[in-house]
Amino acid sequence: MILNTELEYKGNLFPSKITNYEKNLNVLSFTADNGVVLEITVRRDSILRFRYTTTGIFENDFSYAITKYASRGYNHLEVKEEADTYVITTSKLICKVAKADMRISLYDAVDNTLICEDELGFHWEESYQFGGNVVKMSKTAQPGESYYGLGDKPVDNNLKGKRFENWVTDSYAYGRETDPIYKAIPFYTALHNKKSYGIFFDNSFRSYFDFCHERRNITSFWAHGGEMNYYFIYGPQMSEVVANYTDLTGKPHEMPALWALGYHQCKWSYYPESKVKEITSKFRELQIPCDAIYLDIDYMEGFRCFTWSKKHFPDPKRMVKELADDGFKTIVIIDPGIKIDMDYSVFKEGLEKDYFCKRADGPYMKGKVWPGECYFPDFTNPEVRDWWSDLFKELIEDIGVKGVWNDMNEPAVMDVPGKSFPDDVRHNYDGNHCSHRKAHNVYGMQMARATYQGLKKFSYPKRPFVITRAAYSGTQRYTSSWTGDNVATWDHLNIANLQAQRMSMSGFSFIGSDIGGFAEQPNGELYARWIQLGIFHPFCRTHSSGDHGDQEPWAFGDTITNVVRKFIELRYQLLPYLYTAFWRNVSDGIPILKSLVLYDQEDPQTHYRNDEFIFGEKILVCPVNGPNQKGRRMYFPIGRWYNFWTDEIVEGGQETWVDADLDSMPIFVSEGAIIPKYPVQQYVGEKTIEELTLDVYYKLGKETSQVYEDANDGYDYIKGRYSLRDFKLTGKEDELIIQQFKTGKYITTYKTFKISLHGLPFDIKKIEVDNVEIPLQKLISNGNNILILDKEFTELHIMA
Ligand code: MIG
Repeated sequence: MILNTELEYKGNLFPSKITNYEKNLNVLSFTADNGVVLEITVRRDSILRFRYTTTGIFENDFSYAITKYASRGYNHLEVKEEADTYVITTSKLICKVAKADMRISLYDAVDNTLICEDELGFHWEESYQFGGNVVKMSKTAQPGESYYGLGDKPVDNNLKGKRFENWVTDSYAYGRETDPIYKAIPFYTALHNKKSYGIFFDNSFRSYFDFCHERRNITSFWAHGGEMNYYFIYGPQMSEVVANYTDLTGKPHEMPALWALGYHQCKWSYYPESKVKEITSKFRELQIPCDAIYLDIDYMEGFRCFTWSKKHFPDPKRMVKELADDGFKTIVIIDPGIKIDMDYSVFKEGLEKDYFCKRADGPYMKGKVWPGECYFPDFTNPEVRDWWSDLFKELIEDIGVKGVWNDMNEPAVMDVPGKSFPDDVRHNYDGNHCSHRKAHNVYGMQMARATYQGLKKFSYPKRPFVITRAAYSGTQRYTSSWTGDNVATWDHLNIANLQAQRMSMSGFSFIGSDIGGFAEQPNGELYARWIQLGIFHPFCRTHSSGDHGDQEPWAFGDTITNVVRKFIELRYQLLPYLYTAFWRNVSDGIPILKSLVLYDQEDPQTHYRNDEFIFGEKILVCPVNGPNQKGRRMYFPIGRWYNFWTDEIVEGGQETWVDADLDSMPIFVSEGAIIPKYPVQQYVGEKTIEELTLDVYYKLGKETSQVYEDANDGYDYIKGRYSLRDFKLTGKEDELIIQQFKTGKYITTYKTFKISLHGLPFDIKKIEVDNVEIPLQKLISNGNNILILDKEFTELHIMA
């Protein structure tokens, strides 16, 4: 590893004094005496892009991460030349560029406080081995600064004091602090003095981030090639930073189908067909909800992608249909390695069309994976992606498979030292031909993208479902993801919790872990506790490696089965709530899980919390993460919280004990919330929803809640056929008022709400719906007051 400042044979080089400045609309260029050019692009008032070249010539401006749909435009831009600096001012930021050495400092435009400043700033080292530069940036850490994000790093939320590498790596049985693992998301958010900003270093080469590890007050990042090219994203709210980063690198291109938010069951591997059926029937027999069943590599003929084992799956179309009739969507794995076999059509076609990756000197990139020796499509070639997408026609259109699982796309290669391609492999990189050093981190992303293209085409008019293991920034546009080969230990439950929160903070919300652990076997208690956490992850799937024993909800005896059922049922009840959170993510880039620091950065108590998180907008969750626990201590963010099970109120801003036997866990609802619920279904669509439950949690004061619904699949919602209910709750000492504003053209199947009132501080004497008094007999009481109301109401008054 090349260390940032400890260089052995070559010194750092620096920009010299600025001799020329030019402004071209929102692009400002500064040229130094020694040929370095800094180009600052004002993308938005709060987003500046910094790009440096040491040769005077920039590379072709191309990025897989940045989406063409990103918002652009600013309200204000002014550049002033002062004695020692150029001063760029937008409505949100002031950026100063030092004339002497190009160093940057950034200030909040509203109150002039210092947000971020260069230490050495941009510097570089020439790479004689590869050509080009090792490009580097160092910044002064501000007092009390904390750091978050960076994708799937299996460490505590706050990254301060640590160094990380970004190099997508197959990491079987990784553990806490293993680095790097499967994903490269070179984006972090920083927080100091209650203000937050983010830095996205859009460079796909091997890169490093150092958060006050090498030197206590310095944060730095660098990469083994390419340009120093980063985006500075100002908040000051961390939630705005994350939303803006997500806007820049892309929100998911569509809503997931609602079934994809159900529970998924997976195993390496369920085969033959009779085994698959045995598993799915058991779910229905035991009445444990489940929407998806996975086929791992053994469904194929000799691990050849796009084939089926005749022996184990003689008639896949019939099987997939029978599973579908029982409410199960079939999802199959597809790996990148294509078996070298002249009798295999995919291989032959790839060869004829020249679609496989090659070594620098011409031979194919040959690597061993599950099928034996393989060649690998160059997914960075758009023509290859088109070809690949068409290969899904039969699987999706004809056989009826509903989702595809991309694995091994780091790309993983067996029995070689780097566990991947050698550096010299050539890639198209969408016309920007390069070596694997530059393409490695995006290879899996481009495979998932090509898969997504295929699924989108052939699933139409239904929505596609893809899941990937490897990812680079922006991959969230195409696919969901899981955290790879974890282990069945208690600490891995914590790691799963951290990774899901961190991915969410890194713009990638549709994430989950292998519930129960992939390697080794959990005991029933660990499995149950992990399910409890897993139902609060956007992607919810049990998966495990076959040689470590059974890992189905019923594999650990009746007590555990009952706990698991109870929590999976809870997930199904909360589907409209989770779907609404997805809609916020898809439309505005709002992360689905919120670490406490993201939820309330003003409260310093949140800066180092790891276990507690907010699910959606209103629900606070904290997993029980050790054996034999009857509860745990947890921190409550400022506010008032209802215990989900007992309606007892906890005052926030403190750490306190919460009871949680094995059949329970700490779940709390923020006061004033309105939580929508569906009835339990064995799979999405099993029942026509006849009534929407609204759990209303009284608050003295005002609160807003939303419920988003649509046809649960398809694209009509884009044409306005969705139903969005905006609820405004106003609680007074003697009255509770709920107002509803409805938008969208979708007509929900139910006609009524079942309103369940929690924590009402008075006895109800009078109820008015849209100014008409309704008889009190309509009120059902079973501890809480329950009211059945027409869904069209606009104003409800409940009075003492
Ligand atoms: O070399 O397809 O992470 O989920 O079950 C192992 C077999 C390959 C690794 C994946 C895992 C999957 C397994 N795969």
